[in-house]
Amino acid sequence: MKSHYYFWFSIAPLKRANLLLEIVRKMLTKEQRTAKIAQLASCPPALRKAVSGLSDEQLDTPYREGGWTCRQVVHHLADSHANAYLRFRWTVAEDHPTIKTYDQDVWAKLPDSALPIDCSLTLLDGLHERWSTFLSMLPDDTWSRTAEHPEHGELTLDDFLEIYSSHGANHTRQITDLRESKGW
Ligand code: NI
Repeated sequence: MKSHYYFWFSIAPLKRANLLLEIVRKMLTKEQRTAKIAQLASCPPALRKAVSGLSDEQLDTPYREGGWTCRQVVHHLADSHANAYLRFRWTVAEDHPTIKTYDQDVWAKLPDSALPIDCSLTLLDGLHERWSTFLSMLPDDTWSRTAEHPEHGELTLDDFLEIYSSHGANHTRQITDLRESKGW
């Protein structure tokens, strides 16, 4: 115990406060953040690969019974990540902003959901480049900044990163799983 005690007080006060905050709020470590930002950056190329060569008919096939079509999944990722990108920026720029939520199922059926997927793939390319570069430039103490989610309450930037780093991969898997099951 004694050695832990000395270790704790051998750390600079500011670092000690940050470590405590990481433990209390379940903050991510710098290494975890770097890995999750890289995961976020890998979303557009992985999605492109997943939809590569799909016909219009295949794109309009639901990934599961009653689920979104592959086309809707791609457009949903553009919608969701555009919102997410702005949520990060608001939270960095403003003090505890309230998040604007949206009904993703309504958005997925708006008239532009029938558009070819290229416009959303291109949007995601630029968006993710800007987004992941922005995140990799943020100072460590920024990640504990918070926003108010009307349904989930207070969320930190780390919480957002946790949510969105796997979001793209989860939807991409819906498409690759469908292709596998259909033998496409
Ligand atoms: Ni989603």
